[in-house]
Amino acid sequence: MTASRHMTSYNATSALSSKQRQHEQTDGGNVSAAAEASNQQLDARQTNADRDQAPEAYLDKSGSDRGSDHSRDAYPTRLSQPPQHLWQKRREPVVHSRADEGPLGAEQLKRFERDGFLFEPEFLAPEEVEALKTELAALLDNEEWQGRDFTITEPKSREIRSIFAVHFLSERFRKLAEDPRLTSRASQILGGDVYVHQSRINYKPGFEGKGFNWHSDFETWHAEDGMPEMRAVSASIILTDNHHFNGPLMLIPGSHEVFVHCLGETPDDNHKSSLQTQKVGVPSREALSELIAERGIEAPTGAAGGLLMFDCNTLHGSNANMSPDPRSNAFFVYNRVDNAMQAPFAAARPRPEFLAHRLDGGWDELEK
Ligand code: 6CS
Ligand code: FE
Repeated sequence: MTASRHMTSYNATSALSSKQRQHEQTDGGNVSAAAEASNQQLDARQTNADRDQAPEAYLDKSGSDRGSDHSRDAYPTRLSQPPQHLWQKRREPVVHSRADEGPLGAEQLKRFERDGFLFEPEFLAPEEVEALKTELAALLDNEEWQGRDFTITEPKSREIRSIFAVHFLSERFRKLAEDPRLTSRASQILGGDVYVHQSRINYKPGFEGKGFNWHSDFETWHAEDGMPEMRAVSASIILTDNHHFNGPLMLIPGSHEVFVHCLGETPDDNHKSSLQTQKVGVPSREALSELIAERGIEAPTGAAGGLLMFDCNTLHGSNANMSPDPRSNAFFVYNRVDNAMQAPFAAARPRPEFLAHRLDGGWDELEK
């Protein structure tokens, strides 16, 4: 494991062949040579997958993938049979517009495109972070929100794990969701107008906060909410310091380039358990092992106020929080307006609106 000021990295050096290691040593550049070698491996794998997997291969899916409609589906998942291939190549671009349009510079866009995420430390001023923390505490304390379906508790305790739809529950979080510093980044990356598809606060209380299994958000949004294409990006603002011990978000750099097919049909009302512990929509260990061997794991760490933007298909997860301090973040998903939800691709019914907001920006559930 290596740690730099803003990143903890897991490099699967043991997975590299001795030839590659030799190459690194003689080359004198270890990280870049390793990254280059793994890029090549991933590319080769993708090319093979592409050649083997004409889209038609998906059209003839026998079996009873309940609720799924593979004939219109470019990204089949929640399969009833093990997939023929672990993954397929992504179809959409990652970055849709150019650097000169700002606010992100060429270097930042290049990183986002390569890794599937970009961390900007000290994105918010300390006063802004303080105000948001106060608001977070008020939301957690507000009895009106407790026991509501958009408030998710930890699997084995009554501690709050997540609150969804926070940009409807709080004026301050609404302003943050609409903050041009965030929306302009999302529009730049996605190359068009955006709306908020999902908002949430993850609280992850000290000692009690459990982890999140490895997943691609797009996999869930596609299967259960009907998001047609990979044209969404998440903005996560860390509201507490993220360090090694409070379960920071971990990402597999480069994983956004491939769509990993997941095995297992979507049960009815899956979200009632998946938001506590996700079981379906989790890539196989085989796929994860290969991707991690090729690309490693990174965990941006840093002081409250940092911004992590990540592509909707970047594989990520986190460990339990074993420290006394909470690990909280505010999380907004921006979706391009022409990528609004259709019928779910692999679930019998769409999920409630607090998980997948409408393009028109309304939300009726608060009245219920
Ligand atoms: O369900 C969702 O929309 C989000 N939550 C989880 C635990 N996984 C997928 C996605 O990130
Ligand atoms: Fe996620």
